[in-house]
Order: sequence, then structure tokens, then C-alpha cells
Amino acid sequence: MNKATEANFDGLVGPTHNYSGLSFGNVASVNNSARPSNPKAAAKQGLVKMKTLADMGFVQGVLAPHERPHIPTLRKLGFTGSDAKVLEQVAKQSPKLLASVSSASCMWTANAATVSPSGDTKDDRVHFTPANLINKFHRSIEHETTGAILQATFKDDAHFAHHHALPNVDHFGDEGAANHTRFCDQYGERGIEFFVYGMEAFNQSAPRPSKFPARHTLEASQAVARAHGLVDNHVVYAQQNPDVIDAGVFHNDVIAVGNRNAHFYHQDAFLDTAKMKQDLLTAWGDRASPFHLIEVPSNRISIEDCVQSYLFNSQLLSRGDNDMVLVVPEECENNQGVWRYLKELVEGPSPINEIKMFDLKQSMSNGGGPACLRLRVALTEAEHQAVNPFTLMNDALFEQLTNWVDKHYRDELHEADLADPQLLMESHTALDELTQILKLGSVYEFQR
Ligand code: SUG
Repeated sequence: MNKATEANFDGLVGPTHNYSGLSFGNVASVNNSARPSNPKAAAKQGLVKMKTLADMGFVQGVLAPHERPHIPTLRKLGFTGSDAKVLEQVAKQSPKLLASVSSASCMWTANAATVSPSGDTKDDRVHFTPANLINKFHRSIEHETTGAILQATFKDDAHFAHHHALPNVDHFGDEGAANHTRFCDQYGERGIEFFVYGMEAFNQSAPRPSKFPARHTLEASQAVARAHGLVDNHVVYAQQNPDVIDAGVFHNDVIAVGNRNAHFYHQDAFLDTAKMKQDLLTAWGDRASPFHLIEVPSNRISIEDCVQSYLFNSQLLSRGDNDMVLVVPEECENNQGVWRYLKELVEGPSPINEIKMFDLKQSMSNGGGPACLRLRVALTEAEHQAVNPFTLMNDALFEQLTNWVDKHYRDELHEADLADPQLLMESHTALDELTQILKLGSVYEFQR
């Protein structure tokens, strides 16, 4: 077994971060629709989280935002003329379409891709499949650029294998790592990949939510497991409880989080909790450490409080064996019941020993907490060396990116501003400079 660590790659918030109410089924997105946003504060809140975790000794990377408004999509949809003309027409004919191609939603990199570390795959490479995100139009236009950015970050094909997104159709709705967790004793060993789905596409009689969409299918998870060359008895599938999807739990990472030998989840998260536990314990077998199932009962914390506080949308990070820190949003402290529970948790027998809190209000107001903002990639030493070093967080990069945000970002953005051709130019100028800072090459269409 090769020694490995877990790296977290956070999405840098883009210059057009705004609240457009685009995500039906995501309570925060719908409730904050049309509120003015602050892209500068949003990007800085994200950078502070990245820098703090890097300072704590975690490997932290940055994934670049996408070009927005996405003029190539508008041209595909029949808009013509100069970029300014295209913006003028779409603003007049369909402001929601303009908002959709302007969303900075690629910041939530838990939805960028599903990643299988080399310890789990048949060819001993790290595998990436960008998520097609087909359930939401504004997110379905992410996967091509996501793929280009992942390839520019994880370049060496001796170590990294990049797949295409799954077919763009409901049957293969794929939301990436937000519905995927990996359990292991040590990061370098063969882990258990745990895929959580919202519905079965080819089985109409299987349970599914009735009010809000199930974005992710079993068939998508199975396809990713096949493409990544995972070993069957190290893969576990579980269905989300349709009732919690209908209560606003649009991704499993809003109600469960796992790391190494710990699974922290709500009692009502899964359709069949007993089966989920049994399947994980069977796959775990007789590994060196015990497997911790930390189940939060509904009489302690309601689903509504999970959705409001984002307790489970936390990062569970290992500082050593049996020593984990839970990274939560400030909203957890503002919720009395959740805060009381967390205080008991860290004093109790579980491996979770510390809580670290961040102000991520700008992202939270669109339904994106600490876990949404990061893509986990377990890397061996050789793979870590092969990552594009300019994307890894350190003092110099933090300073450079903070200055870059100060120079290019607005501190207030309204939906009507999205039609401003100046905003498009500001965004292109900023991203062009960013590709030089992160040494990504020409990953954007406007650069080709
Ligand atoms: O897909 N919100 C995102 C939030 C994604 C959170 N990610 C995870 N849970 N992993 C979504 O619903 C809102 C955009 C708007 O309404 O302007 C949005 O896309």
C-alpha cells in the first residue's frame, strides 16, 4: 500500500456570483432569489477557508471558476451579433436564461466530479468523471470546462485518468462527489466507495420523491463505478430517503458526511438505514480500526434544522488516526439545538474531537456550505508531486488571489447587472489573468 493523504480542491467563487433562485428543491436558493450578492466577499470567504485549512496542515488546492455569462451557450440557443448584442437580446427576451448562463455555481466543486483514488481502481490511477448535472440547466453547462480545468490541474496520464461526463439525459443524472463518500482505514489502501442516489431511472415502481426532483440516479452511480474500474465488493450503494429530498435535502452531503472510518449521518437520511449500515460493515470487514456509525436521531435534530444549519454539509478532516475535525458553517452556532449537539459530540467517544467554524454566508445563501465548496482527492506522494503546483494553496498564492479578487470583483451585484457588457469584459480579463496565475493554459472558450 502506498501512503496517501487527502487533498481538498475548493472552487474559487467567480465574479458573477449572484442569487437567481435557479435551484428548485434547494430551499436557500429559492428563498434568496433576487437578493443582491457580493461576489468580492464570497470569493474572499472561500479563500479564507482554503488558507486556514492549508495553515492547519491540510493539502488544499484551488479550482478556477468558469467564464460567465456563457456566451457560447447563448449562441447555441440562437442569439447572434456581438457579445453585447447577445446580452441585450437575452436580457430582453429571457432574463432567467441570462441568469442561468451567468451563475457562478461551479464554485460548488463537490459537484464537479466523482473521484476514485488510485488505491481503489484496477489500473492504479486516480479516476475523474465530471458530473453532467443535467437536472438544472444552469449547472448542465459546467462539465466541459470542469473537465478542462481538472485536466489542467491533474495532467500526468501516468497517474490521472479523465473520463467524459455521462450521457446528458435524466436516466444518468449525476451530481458527482456530493453523493459519494469513500471510507478507508488509511487513505492509500483499497477503500469502500459509497454511492448515494435519489432514484432508480429504469425502475418506475421504485420509491422516488414526489415534490422535488431526485437529481442523481442509481444507474449513473453504477456507470461511474464501472468506468473507474472499482472492485464490486468494495462498492456500496444506498438510496436517499425520498421524504428528505422532498424536505429540501437535494444532495446527500446535506444530510451525511464520511471520512476514513467514520460515517456521520442523520437517522432519516437513507431509505433503508439498517441495510446501509450492514452493507458498509460487511464491506469494511476486519480492517485494523473499528468503523464508527454516528447516527443523529431525529428527536435531537430535525430535518428542517439540518437544512437550515447545514450541520452535515461539513468537512470531516483527519488530523491523525482517530482524531478528526469537523468544519462547519457559522449557521451551526446560531442554531441552539445543533450547537448543543456538536458540543456533546466532540466531548463524546467518537473520533470527532474538534469543531472549526467558517463564515460562508455568501455561498450558504445559495445552498452551498463547506462540503459543497470542495472536491476531495486522495493522493499518494507521487500523485501529489504530479499535481499542477500552481493550484496548491500557500501564503504566496493566497496573497496573489486576494489581490486578484480585490482588483477585479464587484462588491454588489443585482440580477439586472448580468446584462452589463462591462461585467462580461471584467470577467474575461480576470479569468485570463487567473489562468496565468494558476498556469492552466487556455481552458476557456474566449481564450481560443
Ligand atoms: O446545485 N445552488 C447549488 C448548490 C450546490 C450545493 N452543492 C452541494 N450540496 N454539494 C445547487 O443547487 C443556486 C444558484 C442560484 O439560485 O442562483 C445553486 O445552483
